[in-house]
Amino acid sequence: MIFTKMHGLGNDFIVVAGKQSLPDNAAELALRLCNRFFGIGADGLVYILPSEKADFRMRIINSDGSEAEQCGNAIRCVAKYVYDNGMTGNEEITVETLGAGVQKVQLTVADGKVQTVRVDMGEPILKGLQVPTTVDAERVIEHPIEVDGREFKFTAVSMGNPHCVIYVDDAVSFDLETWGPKLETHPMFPRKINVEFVTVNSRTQADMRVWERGAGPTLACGTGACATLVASVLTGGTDRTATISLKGGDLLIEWSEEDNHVYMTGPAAEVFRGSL
Ligand code: ZDP
Repeated sequence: MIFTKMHGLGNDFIVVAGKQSLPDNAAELALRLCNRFFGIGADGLVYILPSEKADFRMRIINSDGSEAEQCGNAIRCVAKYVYDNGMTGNEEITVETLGAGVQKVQLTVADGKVQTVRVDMGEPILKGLQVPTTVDAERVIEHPIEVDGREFKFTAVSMGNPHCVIYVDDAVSFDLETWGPKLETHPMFPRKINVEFVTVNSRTQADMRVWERGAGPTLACGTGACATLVASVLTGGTDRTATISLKGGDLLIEWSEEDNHVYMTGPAAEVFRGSL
């Protein structure tokens, strides 16, 4: 098996291309290879596959073996991989995902290599039952949730995968490890959830820390940054374009008024290649 280790702002992936379909043991492989002590180490295992609807198809398995519908940082890595390896010569490509349909991706190339990637992440899903949450409402904004006697308020957004955004006084020092897993598996979230803790610092910038469903505390989450921007527009905290600062770096997120789509711009990097 030939693989490439890549990351988007420190959210790291084992990328595998050249297969026709997802192997039957993909979940077991993800568990084993993503392990940072006994394996290669990564937040997820990503397959670049042929697509009938788009230029490429992406499947992503979290480090716990569960499959994610969508992944903002991985899609930028996929774009870099296919261009840098000559699988496409186009600077605009389409990628099919499990939960968010076909996504349009724009590449910025310098010295023959992709530097930054802008992804049309599609329209956010805000209906409570569709995110999914157990709340039957058009929008779930600042909704109370109790965990272990502590009350939080969350705003629910799906970007193809489910997110809940929680505003806290200081996202950077927030105790993710305690509250993240309890919220991820709370009964209000039937498919579990990615949890973003956010502090808005200005109309155009917010700090975010993420506890990812199936992967735990990661350095960055692209779909989580998109969900954060959407939630921050809905709650009146930011403008429709803002920088979301993650542990691993910044993503620029725009929620277009014209087409209701969310656009994410950020880097992707290759670390090394290997075989096993
Ligand atoms: O939805 C999920 O189960 C996430 N853990 C998938 C990964 C999301 C990702 N971090 C992103 O950048 O959107 C890759």
